[in-house]
Amino acid sequence: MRSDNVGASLIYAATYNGEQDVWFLRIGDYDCNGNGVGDSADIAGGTSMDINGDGNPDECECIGDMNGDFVVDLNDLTTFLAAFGSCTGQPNFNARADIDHDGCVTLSDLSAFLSSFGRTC
Ligand SMILES: [Ca+2]
Ligand SMILES: [Ca+2]
Ligand SMILES: [Ca+2]
Ligand SMILES: [Ca+2]
Repeated sequence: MRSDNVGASLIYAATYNGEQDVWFLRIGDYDCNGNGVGDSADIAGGTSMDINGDGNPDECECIGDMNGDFVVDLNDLTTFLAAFGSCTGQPNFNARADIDHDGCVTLSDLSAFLSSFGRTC
C-alpha cells in the first residue's frame, strides 16, 4: 500500500476467480496535480478545469496532443488548425481537436488547446 495526501493505492493478491491474481484498489480520491486536494474537489472548487468532462483535471492530461507523442507543439497546432471550424454536431466526432466534445471545433477548443500548448505530458 502506498498512501498520499488524499488516499491510498493498494496492490494485493487474491483468488477471486479461482486463481491467484494481483489486484489494484484505490482508496479515496486521486491527486494528480499533487496539491493535497482530491481531483474531484479541485474540479468542483474551480482550482482545476475539466473542459473535456472526463473527471480528470485538465492540467494532468495531454489535451491538444493531436499526434499522440505526448508533447503539445507546432505539429499539433497544424493538425488542430486543419480541423478548426469543422462541425458535425456529433459529440466526439474528432476527439482530439474537439476538446470539449460539443461536436464542433471552435474557439473554446482553441482556448483549451492554447492553454496546453508547450506542455510535455
Ligand atoms: Ca489535486
Ligand atoms: Ca479533464
Ligand atoms: Ca503532439
Ligand atoms: Ca468543441
